[in-house]
Amino acid sequence: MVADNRAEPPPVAIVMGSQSDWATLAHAAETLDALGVPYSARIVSAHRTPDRLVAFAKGAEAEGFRVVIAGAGGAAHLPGMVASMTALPVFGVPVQSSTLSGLDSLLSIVQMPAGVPVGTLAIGRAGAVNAALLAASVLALSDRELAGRLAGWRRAQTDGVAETPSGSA
Ligand code: RP5
Repeated sequence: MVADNRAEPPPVAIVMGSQSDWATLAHAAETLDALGVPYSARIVSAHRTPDRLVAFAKGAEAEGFRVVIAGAGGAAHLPGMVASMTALPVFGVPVQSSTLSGLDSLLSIVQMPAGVPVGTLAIGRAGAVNAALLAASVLALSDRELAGRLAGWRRAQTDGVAETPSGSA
């Protein structure tokens, strides 16, 4: 997994508020890698690089992105601010914070006012993986080959679940 597995133009943008978020958002990137979905991953901070945020969000559609995955922690304004400036679907991933375990991130992302939607996922790795799967589902609506790969991914997951537990309890 790399920060940018780019085909021109990649359909998915993964943006995060800090380098420290990459450990979480890398799970979204890995999942997109597994599904053969190109993406571009970038650090875009709502608080530290607000001009970069505005330029990214206002230009995302023209850049060719079709879905945005936005992850941030703490006072996590990034997903909501991106959603305020683009009509693209935005999936928000709350990053687990050290002080409040990500509850702060979750509440910051999920409580959007009516009219500016952010599809909010679970805190941490599960949210990052599921954001990637949702992004792939959106793209699969108009990409039959991707729909097939997504179905295969789901089948492999099902096949990987044993009927009985192993090892001692
Ligand atoms: C947020 O603050 C970032 O999304 C990150 O989760 C959190 C901490 O950032 P760093 O201090 O690690 O850069 O803006």
